[in-house]
Amino acid sequence: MGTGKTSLVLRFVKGQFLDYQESTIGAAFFTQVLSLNEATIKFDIWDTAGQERYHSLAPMYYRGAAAAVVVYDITSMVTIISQGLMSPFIQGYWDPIIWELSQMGIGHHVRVGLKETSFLVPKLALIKVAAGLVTAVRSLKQIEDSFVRAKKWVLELQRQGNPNLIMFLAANKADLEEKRKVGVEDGEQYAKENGLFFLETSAKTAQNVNELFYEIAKRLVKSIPSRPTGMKLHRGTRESGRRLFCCSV
Ligand SMILES: Nc1nc2c(ncn2[C@@H]2O[C@H](COP(=O)(O)OP(=O)(O)OP(=O)(O)O)[C@@H](O)[C@H]2O)c(=O)[nH]1
Ligand SMILES: [Mg+2]
Repeated sequence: MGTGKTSLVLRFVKGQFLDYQESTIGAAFFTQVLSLNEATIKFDIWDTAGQERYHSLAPMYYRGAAAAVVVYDITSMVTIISQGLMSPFIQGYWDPIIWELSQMGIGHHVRVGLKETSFLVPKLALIKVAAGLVTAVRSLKQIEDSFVRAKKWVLELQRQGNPNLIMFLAANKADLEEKRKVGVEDGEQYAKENGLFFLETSAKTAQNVNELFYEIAKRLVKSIPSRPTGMKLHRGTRESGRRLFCCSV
């Protein structure tokens, strides 16, 4: 969640970037056409929601997909989901923690619907937070490092049994170099070990975004055997003197 999936797609499809991109509910669908020398590719893109509650929907979108892009955030944000379905008691307990973290200038808020707020906090910054707060945060078990989470998605995609799925790993938010927590070589090495294509991207600066989709397109063209167009004409070689119609497409 919050790694920049929607932002990458919007950058590719519309050439735009929003500083306050709404968290995706369910999934969103986009299309874009890319022309290569060899072929023109029409992308049908399912942008899935990163929030855990939508996880069970994901197979509907990746099953049958020709390619998948797993996106993590190089600043390795951990996600703390607050409020929403929590009881007023827990919410009252939780709000001061969020307030305290935001006072320390850690992370930022993303609005998710009317009632719910997500708070994104860099992992290392959490360590600096008072011990009591860390305990409170951990006890809600909502924290996950985005690189660790990305690896779980890769495993899930590998297990879903489509050996032809072209898989990319995108290390996004490369513009936030000063907040980097996951090294380029970490992402690269993991990708190499798992047979994934790897790129560091930034939806904000557009770094490697078109390149990402261009690389996917190139691999798609390679992996799909070229279909002859038009008709094949066969000579009527069958036995007997029966007159046969000639054509198959
Ligand atoms: N600096 C920076 N911020 C980014 C980048 N990509 C996305 N963001 C910001 O990160 C936040 C989350 O981006 P989204 O595109 O909504 O992330 P997502 O992965 O679609 O999130 P979910 O839909 O909740 O799964 C937004 O506030 C974006 O503006 C990037 O490359 N650089
Ligand atoms: Mg999204």
